[in-house]
Amino acid sequence: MRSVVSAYIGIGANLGDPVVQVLQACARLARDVPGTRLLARSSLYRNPPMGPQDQPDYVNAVARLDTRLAPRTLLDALQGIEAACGRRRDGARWGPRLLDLDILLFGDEVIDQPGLRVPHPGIAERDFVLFPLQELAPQLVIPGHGSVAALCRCMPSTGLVAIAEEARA
Ligand code: ATP
Ligand code: 5RX
Ligand code: CA
Ligand code: CA
Repeated sequence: MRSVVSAYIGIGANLGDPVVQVLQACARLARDVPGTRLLARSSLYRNPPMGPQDQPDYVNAVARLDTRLAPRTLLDALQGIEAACGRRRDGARWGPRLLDLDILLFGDEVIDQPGLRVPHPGIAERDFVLFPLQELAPQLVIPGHGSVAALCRCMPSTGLVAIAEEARA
């Protein structure tokens, strides 16, 4: 059996009730993925879309897992959760979605396969990934990019707004 690896998952939503979708995704990560434990989750951040602009604001967060799954098996499980939360895959690249789950990091592994690239190719350029990740693991080194904290220091100040969860009923 594979040994335990720490993986970081990027979570995003901008359709339906995005906060509910993100929290439901975390509940499913904790409950529905075999050989895996949900160890931590960042704050939730509301922020404007990167890439195509003609879509609603996103809510993003990052989760930390311990998993015994192979990376490909973990990706399959994440896509199963996306589907269970109602995501339909329909042509338009980078369009709005009910739920998006990306493998940001899988231990210190570097994977470059059709359909699976780790570290996630956008990780070092996306404020909505780096700032939540910094909450969980500032010292973490992203293979090829340096520490999360150093990357955050190089990011221009941003449109990320932390969502005050205790303020919601
Ligand atoms: P981006 O990956 O730039 O954030 P996206 O999340 O909108 O864009 P999707 O349409 O959700 O992209 O995914 C397209 C494909 O990306 C998936 O079917 C999957 O095979 C592939 N993929 C490659 N590397 C990863 C990864 N690290 N995590 C999740 N999916 C990945
Ligand atoms: C494409 C991201 C181009 C960045 C993408 C999200 C760039 C997003 C998300 C926010 C996309 C992939 N914007 N845009 N959050 N996903 N805020 O999760 S599409 Cl430059
Ligand atoms: Ca994504
Ligand atoms: Ca994705």
